[in-house]
Amino acid sequence: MRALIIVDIQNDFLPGGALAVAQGDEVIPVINRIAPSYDLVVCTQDWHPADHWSFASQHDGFTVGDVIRLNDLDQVLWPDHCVQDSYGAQFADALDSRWTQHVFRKGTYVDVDSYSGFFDNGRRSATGMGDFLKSRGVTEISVAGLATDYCVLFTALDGRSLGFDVSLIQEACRGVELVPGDIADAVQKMQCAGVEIV
Ligand code: VGL
Ligand code: ZN
Repeated sequence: MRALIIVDIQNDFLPGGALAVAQGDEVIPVINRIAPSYDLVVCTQDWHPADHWSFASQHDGFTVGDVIRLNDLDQVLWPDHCVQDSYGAQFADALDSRWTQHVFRKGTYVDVDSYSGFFDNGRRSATGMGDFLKSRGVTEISVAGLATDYCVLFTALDGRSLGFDVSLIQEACRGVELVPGDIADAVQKMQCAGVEIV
């Protein structure tokens, strides 16, 4: 069984959003086109409480893009984004949700960020996506969405660590590129972990 994991196609990651990924909207028609060819389609949804500690607004004296230590993890500070129940957290209207069988929310605990759709960054808790896919006989996953250098990267790496065959649909991903070269680095990390780049 083959599954497509659609990562964070939410208004805040699209042009005009709080944490806009350049050309993020261009992936949507690609995802809509390929989704029906999978046995199973799931989505991840970044879903933060309003006072999430990944927000620069929660740390006096720090600004967006700064990196701090949080519970023994490096944490990039982001603009407020994907706040639970906000417009920015909603899936893009243009995303065809007909094929989506389940949505896995992440980043819901105030004190830990969650880039991967499988686990939070401290691996303290699982979203249930791994068990869901395995219980349905999925052995191959394709990852598409936003952002290549954060949530797509960590979802693909965790997919490998859970034993899935993983491919990255490069045409269906865009990255943040906080530092020039971040996207290329992310692709290389995935490749080194055995992710097939297609
Ligand atoms: C993401 C930064 C913060 C992502 C989510 O979806 O890649 N990046 N939260
Ligand atoms: Zn987030």
